[in-house]
Amino acid sequence: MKITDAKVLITSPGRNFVTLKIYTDEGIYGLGDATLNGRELAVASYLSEHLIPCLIGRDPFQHEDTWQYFYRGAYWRRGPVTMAALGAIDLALWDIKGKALNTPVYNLLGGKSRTGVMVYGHANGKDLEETVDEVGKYIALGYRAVRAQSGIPGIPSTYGVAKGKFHYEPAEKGLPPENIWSTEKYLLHVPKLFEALRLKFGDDVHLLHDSHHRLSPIEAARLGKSLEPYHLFWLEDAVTAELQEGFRIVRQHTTTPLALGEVFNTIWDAQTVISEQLIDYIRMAPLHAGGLTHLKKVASFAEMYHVLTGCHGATDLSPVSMAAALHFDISVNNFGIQEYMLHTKQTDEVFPHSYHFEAGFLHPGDAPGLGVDYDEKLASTFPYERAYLPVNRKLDGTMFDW
Ligand code: KDG
Ligand code: MG
Repeated sequence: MKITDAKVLITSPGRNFVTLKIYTDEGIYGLGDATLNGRELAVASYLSEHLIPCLIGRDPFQHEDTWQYFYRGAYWRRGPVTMAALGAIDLALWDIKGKALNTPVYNLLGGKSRTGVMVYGHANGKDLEETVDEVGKYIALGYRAVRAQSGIPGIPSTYGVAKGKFHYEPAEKGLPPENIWSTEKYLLHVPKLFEALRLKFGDDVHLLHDSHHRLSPIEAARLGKSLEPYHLFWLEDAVTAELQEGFRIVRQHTTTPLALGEVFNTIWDAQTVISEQLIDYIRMAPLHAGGLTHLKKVASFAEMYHVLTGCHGATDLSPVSMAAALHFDISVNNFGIQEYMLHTKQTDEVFPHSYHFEAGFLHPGDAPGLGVDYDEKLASTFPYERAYLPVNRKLDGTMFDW
């Protein structure tokens, strides 16, 4: 089999998505997600201008070699744009192989290690009371695990707290909105939220929280410690991890489980935090980690250090990414949990898919390949619109981490 062509498709059914479609001489095509939130056209151009010309004529079955060709073969490696482009190619090649062999991708990854993939939903509220109500709605829908984010008294806007509810979308059209942040107010508020949640819902439901890289190591240590009575499933992105060693401080002070890595691109970004057992869950997702080919290796490395997987699954990862994550989740032994933010109805229509939700678990379905298609005619009715994630400033105007 030979790759004959590839094209980059861009659509915005509620938010922007970039999709790579690779064609073969046997009429089979594969799909890869290439969406990088707020930087979509950079990946599209990297693919069209630099990678697609090198793909034509290659055998789609040799995807390990193709991965190494674009990674080891390149002088300029790594980074979110490069690895998202490589991830899109890799996902499309796994999709082609699954379709050609008439089997779901999870069978190529080792088969099923479990009956379903436990997911967590996103409960957001403008204040503590509203967040408690939102968590209740997810529990009523059958979710076993819920991430809870709440507005903070005294801060007018908080990233991670939705205006809409089930279809929360953090990127906004136009130029980046500016949010205001106060670590002091945040650290006082979050333990009260989780105390209220445990009082209302008891101990069985898994509760998660995301700090969005906004704390220093010692602040994260304090938060982790103050949340210990509420036994979180995880505290996510407590600290930015350019300095992986910073997690040593957090780890010395708290037993709250730590998750990290949705912005990581390669195993090198997580080498210290995994090998020193400074985290419990690695959040890299197939697309941003350069595809299933690389993520499999990250999972095997993590397995040696008792670190479980917890793939990023926000709305800026398209249904192609979600499907790839589910094939991975159901097959690896050291799976932990999968993030699941609902896409809009229009997105689901542009990307018809075989995965489905049942009683707190997602199932990848048994369609060959990744089990996702792309309705090009419908997609063309939703043109690209520039959109950005917000930026974040402290109360005194200082630029800060979002
Ligand atoms: O593109 C950024 C979003 O995917 C991110 O903000 C969502 O933090 C996030 C999460 O945990 O889903
Ligand atoms: Mg996050």
